[in-house]
Amino acid sequence: MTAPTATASDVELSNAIRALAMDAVEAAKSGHPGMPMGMAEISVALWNRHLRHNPANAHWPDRDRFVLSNGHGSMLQYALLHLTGYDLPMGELRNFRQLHSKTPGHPETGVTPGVETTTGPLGQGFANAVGMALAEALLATEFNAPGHGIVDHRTYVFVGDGCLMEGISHEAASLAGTLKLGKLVAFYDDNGISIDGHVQGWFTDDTPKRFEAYGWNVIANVDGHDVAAVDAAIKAAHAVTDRPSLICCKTTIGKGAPTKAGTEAAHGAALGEKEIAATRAALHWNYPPFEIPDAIYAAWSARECGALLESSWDAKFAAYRAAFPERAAEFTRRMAGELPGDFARKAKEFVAAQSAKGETVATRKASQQAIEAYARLLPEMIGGSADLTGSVFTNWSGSKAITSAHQGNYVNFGVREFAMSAIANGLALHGGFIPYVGTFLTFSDYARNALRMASLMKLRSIFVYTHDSIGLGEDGPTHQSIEHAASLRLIPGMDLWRPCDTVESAVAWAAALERRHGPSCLLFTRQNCPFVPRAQAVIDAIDRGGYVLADFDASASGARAVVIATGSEVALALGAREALLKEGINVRVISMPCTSVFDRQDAAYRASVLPAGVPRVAVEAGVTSYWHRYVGSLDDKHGTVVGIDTFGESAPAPVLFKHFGFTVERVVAAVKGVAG
Ligand SMILES: Cc1ncc(C[n+]2csc(CCOP(=O)(O)OP(=O)(O)O)c2C)c(N)n1
Ligand SMILES: [Mg+2]
Repeated sequence: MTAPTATASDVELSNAIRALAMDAVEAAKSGHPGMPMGMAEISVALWNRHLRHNPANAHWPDRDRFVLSNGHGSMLQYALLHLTGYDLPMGELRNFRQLHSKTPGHPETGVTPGVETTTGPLGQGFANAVGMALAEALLATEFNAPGHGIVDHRTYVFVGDGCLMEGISHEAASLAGTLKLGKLVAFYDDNGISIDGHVQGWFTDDTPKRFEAYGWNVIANVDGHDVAAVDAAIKAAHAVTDRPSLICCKTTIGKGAPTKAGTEAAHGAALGEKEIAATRAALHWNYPPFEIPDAIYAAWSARECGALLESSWDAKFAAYRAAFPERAAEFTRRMAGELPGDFARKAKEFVAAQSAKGETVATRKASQQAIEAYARLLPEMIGGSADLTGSVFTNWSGSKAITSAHQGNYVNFGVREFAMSAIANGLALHGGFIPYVGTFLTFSDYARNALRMASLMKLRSIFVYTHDSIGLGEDGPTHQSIEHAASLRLIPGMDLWRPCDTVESAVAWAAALERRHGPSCLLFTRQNCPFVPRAQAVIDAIDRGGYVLADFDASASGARAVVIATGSEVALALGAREALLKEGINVRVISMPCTSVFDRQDAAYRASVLPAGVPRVAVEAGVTSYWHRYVGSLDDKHGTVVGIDTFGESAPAPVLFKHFGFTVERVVAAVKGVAG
């Protein structure tokens, strides 16, 4: 990027950030002024001298990615976006942290133009950045051609002490080192302060040595208030292309505030009128709040330079398109997140083929068959597991492990569930990929906040969880998920599928892949689940989330009841239906592989599946509480749940199902209890 032509000094550029941060926090009477004031010069070095972006188009594919992992310092990012010329007017900064502003408390992607990922849960933005850098490296290998470097950008991430204390930073940094993500540059805001005070009492790692041990290029002891020093460090980072870089910047939190700088008092509260006045005087910043002189705006503006950068990329891409029209079209499709036009039709054909085959297998196997079918059609599918590939079956015949050569489509994440999930989110955020990552359902807890973030950001991240109940048997209660399905369903916007056989598994996978704006959890069994034959109309109803799998017997009279089941318990429900028919009770079995999708159906459809006034029993090998929303309150005499409200036990699976009462007899008794 060319050097700015306007005449404002680096000091003025830095102080503009400081002023905006302290004034916006003061106006909101809430927020975090210390970090933006401490990272102001680092930001000048990066954003005014190196970052390749175009404020007029926050979505230009080859822009550099910037992540503020220490998201509490959101005013830093808002100040930078405003000053460089994004569509973030001063009114939004005045409205910091207010309802429906574009300046929420922590940066949120989709709310503020130029914010690449939602940050705030410390450490996770760093892992997102690793995912973005991985996406760039893989796309570069796949699409670039000699003389046509159409994918060639960097990922920059700011981290604080908190990010580096978090365990996820270890997981993500370790993998980034192994994968040699040379275009990832992290800046450590080494200010020695976190909320409880000086960090000597709780954070004494030798961070440079730690990152060297991961195989990073570490640039230590940089004066974070010296723009030229940070600029030189960035150049040194760029010079090392086979390792990610960490630039360790010594800074003073709240720099410029006469009494609060260097203390935790600057971290997360408004400085107060008196301190702000004293800061203005100390900085010689003689402008009123929310006023920036034109010369400083001019020096900060990235609009002209950004337009040039993008238009020169456009020219590059036009040449690429002329030379490789198909690859260019594929790149455009992938970055737009669109599936190939014939995907839906081919997915339906696969579902029909699975139905015709009628195999009884474990649904984890059915999942693998679906991956095999769909990944052939979707080169954007990038898989991986947390060291359980042979158990969760997330691989397929075309899987090729990604190494430091940045080729392939399968990440061996190692035992790192949280980073795996946050890296998946980074891949989805970057664009060009649909990530799917797997482990045992019970370990979703290790990754949980990344699932919440995927939902908050409406990302197409697919989380594959096998060994989805006590059905895994001998590994015992530590490995048996009891509350997980229910609790993951509680994440707003998460679609959780728990299919019962090969056909439902194929439909669930297609639904997750076709879901453009939201994540999915796909739950599968370790043990075999019998294939259920269905008419075409029934197959067509699976993607409504809940449907009538076996209806009332029209020729039978007598009491009626509805049994709702998911996954491995559908077979039990079908068995109970047969037994009950013989005893004069007429049962409809509803398979409910995805409750949230069912809930989104219109009321008429839902009522047609779940008729009012008919007693209901829900059956799922997990906690009972979730199902009361479908069968009525605990005291409802006409509804009950067959579930499990304790942890599991270690024993062979068939013994456990019997022990915990997942038998046809128990379901029969439960139905009689409500339908009598
Ligand atoms: C996962 C997570 N835990 C806790 C918090 C609450 N929190 C926000 S900032 C912070 C301290 C961070 O210290 P540091 O990164 O050094 O920030 P600084 O005070 O230097 O700006 C904490 C504990 C959080 N945002 N995310
Ligand atoms: Mg700190």
